[in-house]
Amino acid sequence: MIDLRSDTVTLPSPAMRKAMYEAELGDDVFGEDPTVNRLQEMAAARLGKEAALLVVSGTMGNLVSCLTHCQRGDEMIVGEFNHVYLFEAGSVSALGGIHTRSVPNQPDGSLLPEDVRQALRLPWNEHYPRSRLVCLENTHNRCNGAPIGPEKIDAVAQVAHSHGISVHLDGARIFNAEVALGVPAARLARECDSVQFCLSKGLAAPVGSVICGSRAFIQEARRWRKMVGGGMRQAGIIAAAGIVALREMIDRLAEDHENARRLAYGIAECPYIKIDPAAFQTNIIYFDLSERCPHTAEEFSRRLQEQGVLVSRPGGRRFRAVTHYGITSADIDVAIKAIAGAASP
Ligand code: TLP
Repeated sequence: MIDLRSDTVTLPSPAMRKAMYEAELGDDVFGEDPTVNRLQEMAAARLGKEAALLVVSGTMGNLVSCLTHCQRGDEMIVGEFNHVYLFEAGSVSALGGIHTRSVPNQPDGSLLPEDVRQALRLPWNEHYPRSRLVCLENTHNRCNGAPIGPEKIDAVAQVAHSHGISVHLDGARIFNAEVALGVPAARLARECDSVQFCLSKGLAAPVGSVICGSRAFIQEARRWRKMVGGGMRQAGIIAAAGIVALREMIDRLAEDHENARRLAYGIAECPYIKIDPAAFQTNIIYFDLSERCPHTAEEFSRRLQEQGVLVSRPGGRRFRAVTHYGITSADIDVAIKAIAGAASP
């Protein structure tokens, strides 16, 4: 199968499996796993923050970060298409009592500083929840996997900070942004108070995300991680793959971006597919079945699967394809033919 459903399907590299086998371990809840400690130091350095914390998943990374920033009844301003708002089971509300307030995402996933300013509550008025946090996402999954440049992030952070409000960055794919823009992740996250990134997506580690922030923030986040059941004992076995991910898997993301670009331009030739191939800069592309395509979305998915290609379906006649470590340039040639074939009469 050529599995383009997500970069979460990536399997660990041989170097990761070896590192996991050989990892030096200890009890990480006591802070005594040397491999976890090494990963956390590397991650903090890469993101330009004082400290870091390994967590189970991106969802836990966002949840623990938001719980650390906010008290119950506080309000978090978030893009209407952000993952934490749409696809994390309402965790910040259900588990943290955090009130979410959505503002529009621009086509590139960014938030307008003016929209954030407008959403801020008057702190002295008892009718309102307290504005406490702004949550950004980079790259932006639902907005064409768009990488967001530092100016737009800094401008929102400036508004937030000038009102005493913190900024959390969901950087699940921050290294895709780094590679696509040629701007270090540390610069992209510079004005953000916390950032979480995933080891288990394009970086191909089997499990894990890392939260980065100030030493005081990470110390508090450790308590919240414990509370949600994320204290993982001999987690060095996971961290070992994460270290390989940071050392060896970032530069190769350029290959995924090139494959996604080729896929987008390849299927744009098909009259039964609607896509603007110039809209994509990283490893995520979206396309729609055109009105002329005679198949239902279900039929298209089935026909495509019969040809050995899997994509995901966010809804309606819209599909998503994500390139990753498991996908070669030759797979892209096969996928282009299969998608065009499945959409044709
Ligand atoms: N995204 C997944 C899932 O929604 C299925 C995907 O396939 O794209 N932030 C962003 C921006 C994400 O895209 C994701 C996962 C997460 C957070 C959550 O990460 P995990 O899956 O590790 O909890």
